[in-house]
Amino acid sequence: MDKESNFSEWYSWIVKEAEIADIRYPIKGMPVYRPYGFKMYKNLMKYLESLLDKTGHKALWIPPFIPPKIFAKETEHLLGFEMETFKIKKESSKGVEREFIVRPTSETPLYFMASLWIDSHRDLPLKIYMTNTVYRCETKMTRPLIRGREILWNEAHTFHSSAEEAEKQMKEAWDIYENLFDELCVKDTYVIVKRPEWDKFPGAEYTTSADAIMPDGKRLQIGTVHFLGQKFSKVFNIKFKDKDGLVKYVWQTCYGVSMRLLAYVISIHGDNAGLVLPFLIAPIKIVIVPIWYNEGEKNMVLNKANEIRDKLINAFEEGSLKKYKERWLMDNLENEIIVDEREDKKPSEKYFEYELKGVPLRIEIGIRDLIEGKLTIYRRDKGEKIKVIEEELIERVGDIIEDYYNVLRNNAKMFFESRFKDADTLEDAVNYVNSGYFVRVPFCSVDKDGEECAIKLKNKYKIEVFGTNYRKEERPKGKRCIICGREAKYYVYIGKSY
Ligand code: PR8
Repeated sequence: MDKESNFSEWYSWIVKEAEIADIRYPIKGMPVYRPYGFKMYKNLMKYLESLLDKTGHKALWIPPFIPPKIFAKETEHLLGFEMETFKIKKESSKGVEREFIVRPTSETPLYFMASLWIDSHRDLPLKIYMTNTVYRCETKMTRPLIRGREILWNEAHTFHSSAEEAEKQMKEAWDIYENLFDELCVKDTYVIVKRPEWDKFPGAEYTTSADAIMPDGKRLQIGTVHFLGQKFSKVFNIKFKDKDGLVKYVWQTCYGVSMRLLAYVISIHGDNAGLVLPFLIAPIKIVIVPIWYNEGEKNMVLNKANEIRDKLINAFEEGSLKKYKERWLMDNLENEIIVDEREDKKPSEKYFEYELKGVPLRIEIGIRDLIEGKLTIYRRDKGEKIKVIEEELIERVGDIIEDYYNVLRNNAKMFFESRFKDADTLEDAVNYVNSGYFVRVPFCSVDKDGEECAIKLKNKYKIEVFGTNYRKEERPKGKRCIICGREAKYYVYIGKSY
């Protein structure tokens, strides 16, 4: 399946064939996530949760239903999500008895509760997270992982005693996400933008987002961090008594990463033969395929395969590979390093399957290798076979792991860097975007003032203004907005979006 020439078809193919999701479940935007795909998601979230735990975030659980009165408290939030919410009604013979909103996100129920928990500066900062599901009646085309009506994600919410502290939290949030992105070999393959005023999260002061480029050139928002300021705390009455004795409203941030990040990792690293997985999320990290041609060989080869597996498990448990067990939070080595003993499949069929499923390392053992004291390691990233001496196996696996990371990281970065262009005219910008680029253009304004230009761009060319560079101020000098021709105050990133 050709990823380059028809990414959309490739994506549908990989989701089905690698047993990630099954779209036959008859509700739009709610596929079933199958064990192989779900395990990748769980590995990703487990790692994220460990980072959140280490930085003082606490996990909690909030019911998925929201009373409409609580949901309606913050007007912008209500207006932003109203059309997307699912509602649940309890009916009886007398009619509708009760109605609830099914959470599209948990700001409102959580902030209602936080107002009961926070009293003093000693209660702050409060950092909370939930790995849960939220529901949004998306009107755009849904696709497994990329855009669902049921969203599997992790949402975090923080409460602070000052604006400065909340701003600092924005940085910590991005550090956490970038640590995760790095382990997924996709760090620096996105631009962190500050969204324009007209496209921020409903109820936020401002929104920042990691915007990545998919192989078809479209933007995918793989994580967002929002500065909420005091907008929610004022309507939910979340106050604390400060050290100076004064009662003040808290400052807040919230941030989220969803299953969409997994879609990105799959799409960016995958190739025409299937998935290419970073070790962290790979449900099977090393598979050993024994090759035999008769019963006599079978026993010898199987014994050797299992001996090699024990050796590997031992190295991950307490040997030189232990650091990876700790880093990837491997808690089930028996299922992560396996010997494929199936007799009803030929080695070549097994190879095909593990290619498709993106298993990072495959070790092949046949009778000749056994006699020579050698093994063959196949690495999925380069599609390369390496002969190694059995005694050197563990050391070589360690080297390959490091190199595997570099290969994935570099390939992803090279792809990203090749997809940028600058343009000073509308014509150039449209041409580049239509050829699959992110384009940086001079633009009049990212306040309300510039919205009309953004609407024109969207209506006529289906091109969106993603925002300005959040990390680095980029201001044009002596340039004109590509739409209205007024003086350009900002450089903005534009492109097509999912
Ligand atoms: C918040 N509140 O809600 P956000 N399918 C898959 N992933 C999605 C979808 C979808 N339909 N919609 C959004 N995402 C804040 C922060 C609590 C947490 C993913 O923020 O609406 C996107 O990657 O920006 C998005 O960046 C992330 O969820 C957070 O959603």
